[in-house]
Amino acid sequence: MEEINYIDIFEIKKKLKGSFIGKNLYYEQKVDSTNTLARDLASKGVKNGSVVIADFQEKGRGRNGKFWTSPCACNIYMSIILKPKITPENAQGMTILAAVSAADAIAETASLNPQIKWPNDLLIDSKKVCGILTEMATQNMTIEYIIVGIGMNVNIAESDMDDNIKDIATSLLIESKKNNKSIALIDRNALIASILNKFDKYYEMFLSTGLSPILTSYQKYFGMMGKTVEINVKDKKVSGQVVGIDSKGALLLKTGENELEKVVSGEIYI
Ligand code: BT5
Repeated sequence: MEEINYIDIFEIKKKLKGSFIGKNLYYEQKVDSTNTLARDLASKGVKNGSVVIADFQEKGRGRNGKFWTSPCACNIYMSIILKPKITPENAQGMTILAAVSAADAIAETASLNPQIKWPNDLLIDSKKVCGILTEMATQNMTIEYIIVGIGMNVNIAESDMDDNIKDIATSLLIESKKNNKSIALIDRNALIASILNKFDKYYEMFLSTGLSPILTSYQKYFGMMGKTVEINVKDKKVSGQVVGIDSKGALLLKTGENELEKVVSGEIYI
């Protein structure tokens, strides 16, 4: 029987360089959802910057009640707990930070080139390798906490992918094999530490200067510029040409000769 290689939080801790993200690490072998556990911990008052990591999720979640398949101790399921003094309308920025951090970490650790599909997906070769779920709790228009959940397919083999995502999903291992770069498993501890180190750096930047400097890094991975897209925003469809991301993380679409539409969240079809 193949040996299971669980996440080792001591290995992660050794590699952390940031000032506070991940100083408190919570590890569980199996959880319903790291976002749900993080929410429970945040409401009980755990520290800003604490991180929850698991090897399996039984009820991994995407947006709007969608699922996130979370098998095998071979991927990343983690949630960062944040308590920033920002207004709820700026919280979308956390998804941008997480996307750039995850993309940087993939480039650094696996030498692959992911593309960000706004707002919360990372794709390689047009297939989804990572999804981000940002949730927040507010009271009187003030943020109590934000949970940034990151799910990444790392070492899962094609044959182990669930049938219902096989056509749309990939993993770092699958892509590395395609490129003949490496057939060795990717070190999840190093990858997690790398994501958290990047996030720590971008988060500090965000708090001191806002989203603008991070958008410069975002552009490197942003695969949608100039493309014509159709977006489902609640019960309405908006279509137009992607012309950028604004300072709060909203997508800017040119919908007519002199018309610009700002989309805060939605489901995109390219
Ligand atoms: C997301 O939602 O992409 C956010 C996923 C966030 C998962 C993390 S894991 C740690 C933390 N704890 C949680 O419970 N969640 C977060 P969305 O954009 O709504 O995409 C969901 C869709 O992605 C599904 O409807 C499937 O089509 C597809 N999908 C499900 N599992 C996938 C996987 N493992 N890899 C790629 N695509 C997947």
